[in-house]
Amino acid sequence: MKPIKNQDPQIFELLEKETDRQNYNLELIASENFASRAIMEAQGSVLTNKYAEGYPGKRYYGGCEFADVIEDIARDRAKKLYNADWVNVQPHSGASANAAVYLAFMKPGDTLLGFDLSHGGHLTHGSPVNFSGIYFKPEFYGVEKETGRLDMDKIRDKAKAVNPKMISIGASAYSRDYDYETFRSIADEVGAFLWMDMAHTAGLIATGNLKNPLPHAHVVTTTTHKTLRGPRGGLILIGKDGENTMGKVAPKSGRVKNWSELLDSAVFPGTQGGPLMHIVAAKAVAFGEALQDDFKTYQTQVQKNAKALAAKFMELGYKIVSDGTDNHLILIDLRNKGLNGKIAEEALGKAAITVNKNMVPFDTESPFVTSGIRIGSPAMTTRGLKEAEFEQIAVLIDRVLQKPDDEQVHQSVENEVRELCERFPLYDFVIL
Ligand code: DSN
Repeated sequence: MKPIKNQDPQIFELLEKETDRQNYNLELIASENFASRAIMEAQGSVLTNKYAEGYPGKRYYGGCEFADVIEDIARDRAKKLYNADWVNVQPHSGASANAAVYLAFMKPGDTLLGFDLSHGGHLTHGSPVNFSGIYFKPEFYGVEKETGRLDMDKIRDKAKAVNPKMISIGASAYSRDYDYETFRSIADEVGAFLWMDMAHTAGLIATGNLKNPLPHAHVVTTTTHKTLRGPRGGLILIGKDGENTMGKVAPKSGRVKNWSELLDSAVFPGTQGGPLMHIVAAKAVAFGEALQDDFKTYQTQVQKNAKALAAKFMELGYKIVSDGTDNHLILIDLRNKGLNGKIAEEALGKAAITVNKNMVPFDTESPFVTSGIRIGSPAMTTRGLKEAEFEQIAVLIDRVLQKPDDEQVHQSVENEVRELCERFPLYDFVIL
């Protein structure tokens, strides 16, 4: 068998270019990170060849003896990481994990109360262009205009008014921690399921840097590749698999199933076929990494770096939504600088700084333009940058945003970005 370099030089060359881009750009997209060599080795392993529909000990294919052990290890490590009674490690992505939650707990037409997408929420929490907003009836809560934070009294009033079957928590651009106890009391008051999608903050939650939702939410989903720093994929967890008596989930006939059984069926065969066993193996490696002491050190630095970034931007006169951050990201409202997200993202891209344009709460621009940018610390913290370098990053970004059309500024900032990247090397291989 030939290596890819000889088998497919066209794709190999593009992989070389992408490696170079990752090595020499400031990666500040809040949902991205750099996986370890061990995780990538598992992803690139022979397990990509294996069909293993079903679950350990109950497969629809032969030859699953090693796949079974690997999936059991992944499940045990994830349970330990979050103090969970039950997990499913098979969802191909966060959206797939969320689809299984809908299938298990909702019927078409049921009402979901979710975090407004335009205030930082997620596509799969009821957006009208997503299945969650097409098959279910979405209602939304959002942040307050003055504070950029959630007001739990208003969420309670909204829940009472719309009587949802399920309430979702979790967002892609919210920089504050959640009041899970109050969310649960609201859910109990209106008889709704409480679902937390912790995709963005899963790493910070694993190490106790943010509160754990599992004791409060009926079900929790996540991706595995953001702050958790694993392979691209999804995960579903239950804190206590005993709260299974709500009549709403019991099938019309037959015995009442545990939620874990309903969710396992909702993943396979409900919404997926064969699991990606090479990714399940990589998840096991990632959970193993997250259980090490140095993962806590990493997450603490992620938070410190995000705070340093927020403080420096505020010193430079930028408006940070909610005036700071508890987690790994900040959301900058650029309107006081006479800029929009599209212009900022494009100008920063020319200076080798990668961010994404983002809607800010009560935005007046379209999602293609937006009034803000979202900046995250996880990826560059993985490379070893600390507070001083993140303050330097804020200054570099400010230099570009002061003159977004100036090519000389783009060039001089790119040169400094390269120096910074050379001081904190990343990958020394293209293909393992
Ligand atoms: N697209 C991801 C993000 O950037 O936050 C969420 O799925």
